[in-house]
Amino acid sequence: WSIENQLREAIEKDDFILLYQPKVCSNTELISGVEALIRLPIKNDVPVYPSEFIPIAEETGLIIALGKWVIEEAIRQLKAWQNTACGHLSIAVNVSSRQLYSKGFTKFVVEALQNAGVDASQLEMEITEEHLIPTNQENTIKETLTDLTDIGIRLSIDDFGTGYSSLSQLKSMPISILKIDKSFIDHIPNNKQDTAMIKSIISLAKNLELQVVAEGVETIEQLIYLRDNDCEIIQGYYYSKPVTYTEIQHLIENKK
Ligand code: G
Ligand code: G
Ligand code: NA
Ligand code: MN
Repeated sequence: WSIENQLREAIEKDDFILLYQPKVCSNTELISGVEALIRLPIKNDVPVYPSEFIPIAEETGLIIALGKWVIEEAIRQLKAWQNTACGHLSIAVNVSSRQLYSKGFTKFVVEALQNAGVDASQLEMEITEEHLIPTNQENTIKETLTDLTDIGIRLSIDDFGTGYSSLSQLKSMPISILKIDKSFIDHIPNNKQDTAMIKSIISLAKNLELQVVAEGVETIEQLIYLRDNDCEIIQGYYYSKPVTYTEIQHLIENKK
């Protein structure tokens, strides 16, 4: 029973789950949005994690169907949250380059938003730096990214600092959010090299007028350091691990 078969079955049976991890404003400590992270239901007590099945989905092309499910589910959730205490939240979904150069991707997204009556500005897409590296498909990806931005979707560059994208590329991509990879966060505030990197990345982001998000924040010391250095948005276990939509609702309601 391969992971590939398990994925096919989950796609057929609509059997995935989205968990949501809060993104918290460092100054107000209010939740401004969430990142959607996919899960496969546990079978025979053996969990299969996305770090394992996403690469298989990418290799087999199943990422296209899986990715459509994720986008539709996130839009369904945005719709369900309209006119509730969660109505202001944005949802960020992860997308892989394979989805971006699949034919009709933007059209699919536009129609899904229109059918649900959800504003494009509430949907974000996270693309890892690795997936933005130039390939022969680069032009198609850039065109798609521009189309997505034109309809009002905000794009973020994920795991920033771990890939090999150049600064000129960063400048040429229609990105509005930069997510600092967890590996830079882990050893602050004590590690001098990492704090130097963090400060430089934050200042780069400000100068390019990008919003900056810190990922994998686990301690109050990290939080204070990031807040004092003008990092606007915090994501990590310090506030919450990825949780169900009901738990997000409780978190929002209890803040009031
Ligand atoms: O929760 P964590 O174990 O969720 O996620 C592991 C990895 O899987 C991360 O790199 C994350 O970006 C990726 N991932 C999680 N959900 C999705 C998804 O819906 N689509 C894609 N392409 N990647 C995802
Ligand atoms: O690649 P991407 O950045 O999309 O994936 C984020 C991954 O990091 C997910 O697997 C998510 O569950 C995990 N994650 C989020 N916050 C923390 C954290 O504070 N600590 C650790 N160890 N992992 C985290
Ligand atoms: Na992400
Ligand atoms: Mn990341």
